[in-house]
Amino acid sequence: MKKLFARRLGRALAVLALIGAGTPLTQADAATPALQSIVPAPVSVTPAAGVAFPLVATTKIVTEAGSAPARQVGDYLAGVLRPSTGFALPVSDAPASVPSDSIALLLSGAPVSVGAQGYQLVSTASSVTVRATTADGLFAGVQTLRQLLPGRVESPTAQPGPWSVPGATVVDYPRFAYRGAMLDVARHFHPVSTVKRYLDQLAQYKINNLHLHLADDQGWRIQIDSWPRLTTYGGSTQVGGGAGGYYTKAQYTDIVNYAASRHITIIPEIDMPGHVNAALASYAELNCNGVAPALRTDTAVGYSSLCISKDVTYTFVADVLRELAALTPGPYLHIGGDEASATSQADYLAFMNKVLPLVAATGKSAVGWHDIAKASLPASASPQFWGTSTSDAGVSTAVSRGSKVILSPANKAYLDMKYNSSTPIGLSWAGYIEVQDAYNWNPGSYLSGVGESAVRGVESPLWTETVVKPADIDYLAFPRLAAHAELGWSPWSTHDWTAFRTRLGAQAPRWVAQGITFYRSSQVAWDTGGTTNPGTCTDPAWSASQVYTGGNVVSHNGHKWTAQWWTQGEEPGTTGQWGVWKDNGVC
Ligand code: NGO
Repeated sequence: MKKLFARRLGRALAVLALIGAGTPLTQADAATPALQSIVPAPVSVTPAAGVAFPLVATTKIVTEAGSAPARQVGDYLAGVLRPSTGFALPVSDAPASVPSDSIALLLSGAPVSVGAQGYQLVSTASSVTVRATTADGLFAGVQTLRQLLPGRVESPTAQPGPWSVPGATVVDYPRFAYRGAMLDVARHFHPVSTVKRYLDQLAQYKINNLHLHLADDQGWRIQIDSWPRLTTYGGSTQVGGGAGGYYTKAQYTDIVNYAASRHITIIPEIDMPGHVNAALASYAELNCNGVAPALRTDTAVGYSSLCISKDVTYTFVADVLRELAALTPGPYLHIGGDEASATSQADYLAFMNKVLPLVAATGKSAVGWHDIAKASLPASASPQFWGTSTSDAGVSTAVSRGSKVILSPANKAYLDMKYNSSTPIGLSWAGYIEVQDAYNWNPGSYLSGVGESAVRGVESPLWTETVVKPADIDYLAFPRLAAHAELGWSPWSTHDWTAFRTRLGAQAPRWVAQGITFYRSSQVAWDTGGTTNPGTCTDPAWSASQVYTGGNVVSHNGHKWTAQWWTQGEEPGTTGQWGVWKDNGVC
């Protein structure tokens, strides 16, 4: 009750703040007060009643004098805001005191509590000042600032103003240092442009690690100079038999650098000793019988294994890890280790006992799917839990030896699971995962024997057996990715499904403006107001009880929909563009 009152009060204050500044309110601004809509929820937000910062044609961005990393964050912010506002937003070194009509990004004066990744944002009538101790913190503050502006600010084309940031003080820092996502580029290859698009999306929700699953049975996706056939042959196909593909070292470095500009670390994974058919097919000598199997394009698992007894296996692994480490500024190499059903238990342990030191020799720390915890792990190694239960003996033993765990429980965090039985793509072996399921678990107490301090963070894996194009990624990742991002960043004290679904719904105009084809879960009250696409839905509103036949047109959630065939009770958008209702876009 108290919480509800505080929320209502906060909402009223924020609206007052906007009105007080004499800034005309659009309907969307009034419907979803920006200070109550931030995802992930900040640690603390204190509205300043009657105050708002107007972003106008003369506004400038000033960054910590002499700091190249701060300047890069300023340039990034200008790059986000220029297309939609049409403003010049020049970026320059900050003078000794913050000038009026400016957005300042400063590396001094932040409260100690913000730590290495947090920030303080203060918006007044004359400036917005983000303070942090690192450029990572400034970048996180900039993501919050974006969300304090109307969703149409995310549009790639000029939009009508006015642009206004509500007055407030936000102090914010993450619960876990590691917030991750994984993209499987092995099952279906995804080109550099798709990875960059995903990186942009991840950055908005303060996710700071992207794990790339670079090799599996169906394809090897990263150039390794000492074993060139891995890509030229092993990368030549994918699930379903398409052309596959791979990243040259230059392309991979481009991804790593682009990620760094979004304050995201790339974690490369080469899965071993199982999930290696593409490598075995490329080099006969890696097989115990010396015979290379055919390339595979099906989705079976657990049939391939490196040859544990051959010396060449470890020459191969050492070469791959060395070349991968040279491409990796981040601290981690991921060695897979899952589903090695074609490797005996003794062989698996022998393999890990040889390979874990090979990772250490590169100067990196090992991450592996939690199956690696069957071996005795050094404290620096992180098991990544992907099970569907809430306990694992190997993981709790690893924790007692000092390891930290990455949590990706398949029935909560797997983005490739369907939302429900009519989701057109995705898998369901770990169950259906609706938005509320994705949100309602506590990483700090989820696994027995793995308390808050033993959790490195949360990661959302997106396996791509059924994921072919960027729109497929959008549909499975959004909105669940935002739920996981909140679990990784926000303090547990802010966890509240009712509040979250409202904040999540307020993200819709941003996603529409960015062209993200998200799943319009009926669990969420999507904000379909706003002026991104002015106009009205003139077709009759969809009704759950009405019978529709092919060709009938309705309005729902701010979109126009055409029925493809007979339907009753199926909500438009819940099965996306592939379902009975064809999405004709925003009206
Ligand atoms: C499992 C399996 C992957 C599949 C995925 C599909 C892990 C760690 N191994 O997760 O090979 O692609 O499920 O959901």
